[in-house]
Amino acid sequence: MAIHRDPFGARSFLKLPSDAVVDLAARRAFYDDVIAGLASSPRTLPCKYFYDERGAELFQQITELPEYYITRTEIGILRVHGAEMAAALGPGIELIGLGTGAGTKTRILLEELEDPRVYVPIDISKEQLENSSARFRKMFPKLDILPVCADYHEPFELPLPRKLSTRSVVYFPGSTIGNFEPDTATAFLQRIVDLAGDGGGLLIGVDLQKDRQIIESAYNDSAGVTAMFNLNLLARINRELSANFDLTNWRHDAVYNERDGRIEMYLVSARDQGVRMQDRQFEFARGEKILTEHSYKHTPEGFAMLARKAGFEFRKLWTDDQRLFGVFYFEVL
Ligand code: AVJ
Repeated sequence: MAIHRDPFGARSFLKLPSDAVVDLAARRAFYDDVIAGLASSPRTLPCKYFYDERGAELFQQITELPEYYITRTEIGILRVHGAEMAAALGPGIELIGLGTGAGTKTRILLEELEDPRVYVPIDISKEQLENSSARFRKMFPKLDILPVCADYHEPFELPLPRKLSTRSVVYFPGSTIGNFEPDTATAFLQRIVDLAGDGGGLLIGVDLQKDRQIIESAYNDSAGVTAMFNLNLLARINRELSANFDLTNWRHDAVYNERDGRIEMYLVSARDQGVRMQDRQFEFARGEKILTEHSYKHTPEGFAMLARKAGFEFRKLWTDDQRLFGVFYFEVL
């Protein structure tokens, strides 16, 4: 076990396994975001930090929970309507995958597509990107696969493909768009318009508004996996930023805000307590909440309108029998 200097001052030291690679710029950004979130009122922490190694593992478990309908419903829609989707997207396309992770859904889509030419997976996890690209090269030997390791919230360049394609289609599955506030969602979709270019398209998975009990049980599962997922954010802050959150003093809560159509996920302080992070100290009152995630649920009309504001024309919507989840196809106006 090697001891590394804590990058943020001489006060504290961080123990890391000797093979751990620490991205100092990324850690500084994490630190700054945590300080800003805890100093604001109401207090918040950004949901993008859920996904360290343990968090990604817990999220994988969430997708398999009986209450969490999202992942299995989206996969079901792809299985039933994949051929129709492929017909809408057309032959010979370049597919650009945003945050496609292990690629389970993308694989189903690629198998349906007629003569896809280029696949550009964009993911923040280098490891997942390398693993899935290697597997996809074996499964689709004719496809020009050009992985890009990037945080798609930030600007990035597309690689130059070696093959001509008829059009570019961005694929954004998983209802991750739900983490964006409506105005930032529009701004983000505007960037996707630029990415897809003239004649381009967007195939996107979106969770739909429905009875609150279905939604709330998906985010308050009986096995407590979502609670562990939420609390892992504090464990990560302890680990990576030398804080001392006592995880037994925090509880998970998720409530559906019907007016705004969103799940609000919180960490609730179970008592009055102080938390130290390096040279900073934060006081929390009993019952005080930290907002950790907004997960928006849209209506079909509302989402089509939001995409239109960004420059996308609605083409098609595929759903399941219960209309729990929607896969939308748009084209650049
Ligand atoms: C990955 C954003 C789609 O909002 O359902 C799952 C994350 N949070 N359980 C979602 C999440 C709590 C998930 N998304």
